[in-house]
Amino acid sequence: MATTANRAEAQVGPGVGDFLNIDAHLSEEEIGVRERVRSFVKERVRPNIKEWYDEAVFPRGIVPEFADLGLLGMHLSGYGCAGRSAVEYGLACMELEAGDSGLRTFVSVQGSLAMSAIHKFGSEEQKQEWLPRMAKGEAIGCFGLTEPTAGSDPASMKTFARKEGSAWVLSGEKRWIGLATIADVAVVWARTDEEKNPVRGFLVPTDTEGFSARDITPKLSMRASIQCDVHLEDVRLPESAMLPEARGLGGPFACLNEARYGIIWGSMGAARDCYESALAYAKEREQFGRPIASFQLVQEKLANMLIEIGKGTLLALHIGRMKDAGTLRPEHISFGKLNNVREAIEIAREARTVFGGNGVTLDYPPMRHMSNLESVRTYEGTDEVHTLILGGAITGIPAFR
Ligand code: TGC
Repeated sequence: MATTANRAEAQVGPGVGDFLNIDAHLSEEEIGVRERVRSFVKERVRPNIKEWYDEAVFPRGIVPEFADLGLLGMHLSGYGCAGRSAVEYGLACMELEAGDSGLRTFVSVQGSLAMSAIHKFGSEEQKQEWLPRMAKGEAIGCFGLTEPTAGSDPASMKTFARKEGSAWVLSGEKRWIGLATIADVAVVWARTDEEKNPVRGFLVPTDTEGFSARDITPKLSMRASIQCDVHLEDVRLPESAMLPEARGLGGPFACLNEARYGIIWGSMGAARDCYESALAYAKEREQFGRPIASFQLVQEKLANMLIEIGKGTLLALHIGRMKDAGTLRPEHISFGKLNNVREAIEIAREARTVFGGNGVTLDYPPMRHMSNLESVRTYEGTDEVHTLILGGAITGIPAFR
């Protein structure tokens, strides 16, 4: 662990940087990963995000750059993946989401959801076929769990896979599926007539007849990102398309754990960007003949933001260390996602007020982050779902059924 005083001096400026010296708990290697992603976001995302968001485009050309940085399937081992730790992956998510939630979402859908599903549950042939290309960004994946009438309750999914001879035939609808219109392969979760654990996963090449997807537009959130409706109409697949090791809802939920984990870090990146931009603005903006940063009510807002970002970042690091140690349970992930996204939204709202009217434009980041975070608080389990996962863990009594 690096604990050098000179590093702390370099980070801590007047009001920005690593206020609590959290870097003292990170290794040189972890800081190196973070700095590489932070520089990338500074050079490639910050100058362009206003335009991407305004025009509602996902900058597809950025995918090979994500791959060069080792961000695709970053926490997975073998098959061309970077094999980084949970903390390193978390730090990368934090920096990406300081740029925009939509870009962190790309890395999350590709790596935490689609690649994780194949890595955890695929056959050796499936892994060899897809993972190396997905790590290089040459193939894009999506993850089809949610349906128009099955959101918080995936157990009520209607998509069905029927067996016809040795083939599987899939029919159904999926909704809010990130990247589906640009994906090469969809991990589709479907009900089968198996008595025990009827939900199974399938790898569907998106050029298979009967598979179609369309972007959900217009959106007021996650505009630099793609979410889609997917229609599956008698999609015929070979027997080998099934993920052999996933049986029941535990399969998709295990992938959701990975994506939810990334959000714990990412949301604090968005919050930090709101705080830093509000602080910079408050020091420059003058009213009543002096910078608004000199007013006590503005200082209170900034101090409260700083406190919640410090607490949320320490929580993310603690949860990351637990994940790397193999002691993390799903309810810990719910604790982190619920708290950090909830606080990040509050910080974005409060930061917007520091900008006054200027805060409602795309010239400044808080309102963009705020809109994005409304999606982040909803996908991968709503606040209500995570509250009740915690409630179940505390009381031993499940609230859902
Ligand atoms: P329950 O009976 O509790 O569990 C069913 C089976 O799953 C296992 N399990 C888990 N396994 C691993 N990790 C977890 N976190 C798990 N949670 C449950 C459980 O042990 C059981 O296994 P088995 O072998 O005994 O059958 O299931 P439930 O249906 O009662 O759970 C209730 C609830 C609400 C917690 C669950 O349904 C839930 O988490 N709902 C939220 C779903 C969600 O997050 N949806 C978002 C999907 S992703 C998306 O929206 C797209 S975003 C990405 C993109 O942009 O594409």
